[in-house]
Amino acid sequence: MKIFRVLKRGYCISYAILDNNVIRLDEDPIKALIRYSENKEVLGDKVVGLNYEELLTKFQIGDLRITKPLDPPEVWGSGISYEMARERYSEENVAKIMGKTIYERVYDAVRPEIFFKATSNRCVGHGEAIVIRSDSEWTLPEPELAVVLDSSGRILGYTIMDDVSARDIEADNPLYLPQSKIYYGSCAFGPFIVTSDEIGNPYNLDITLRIIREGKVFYEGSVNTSKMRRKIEEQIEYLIRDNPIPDGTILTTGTAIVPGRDKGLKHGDVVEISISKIGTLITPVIKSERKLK
Ligand code: DO4
Ligand code: MG
Repeated sequence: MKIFRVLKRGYCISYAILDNNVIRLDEDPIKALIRYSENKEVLGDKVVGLNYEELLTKFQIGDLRITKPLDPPEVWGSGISYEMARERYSEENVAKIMGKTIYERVYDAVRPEIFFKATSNRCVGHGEAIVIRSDSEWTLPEPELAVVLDSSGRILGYTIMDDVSARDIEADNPLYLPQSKIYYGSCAFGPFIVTSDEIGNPYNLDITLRIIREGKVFYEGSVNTSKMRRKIEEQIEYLIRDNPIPDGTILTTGTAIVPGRDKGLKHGDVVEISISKIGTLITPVIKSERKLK
């Protein structure tokens, strides 16, 4: 099953694609995912004539606009789960402990890096703008496979997430991590939540990032999730240890594609992230203008 949502005159409508049929869900998508995971019937009526594929390319048709597929009460991130992230993050002039950068240490440590990332009101969906903070000159997209969890840490589905990060702020001092990671428009996900039965093995998915600038590909990079060193189950185990999470929490599993200092996002760029079996998440980029009081 795949879940998506549209906005119609300010109201959210949830849909599921199940056995090639589009169903208008009668309940919150998180509840529908839980029912589906328990092999219970998904409640809703079959819909005809909704061209969701056109919505994926145009974002808006008439008064229908695609949006994020659910409202996660919490979004958490896992860091340095791929060797490439360890290398690229360590290139900055960062703190060392006993001769190793903090990123090299966490890569080898038993305990993973788990950080708070967002709440639903900070997240955007397909076709909606991700944001460069007004005080950042170097912001990067981080294309990641993310999992939607129930309150016991069971995986309800998978999605594409962009863990947009103000890299200069974290590089200045890692204690600034929350400011580099958490702000309005720093988290994009969608266009779908795809259930585990359609994903199969999550460790054999291709992730591709493209930054489009003035209509041309400005940056492109790819990785396969087989390269993930810190497995998803291990990340979840640490996330939920002594830390109650609500149903619908999202955990994003880390990036392996880290464009360099000269590849930071600019206002007007478009970021495209594709993950096999899920689709492509497309988001324009805007630079926030600080409002002086
Ligand atoms: O502190 C570093 C964050 C790392 C991260 O977000 C990632 O590896 O994806
Ligand atoms: Mg990340």
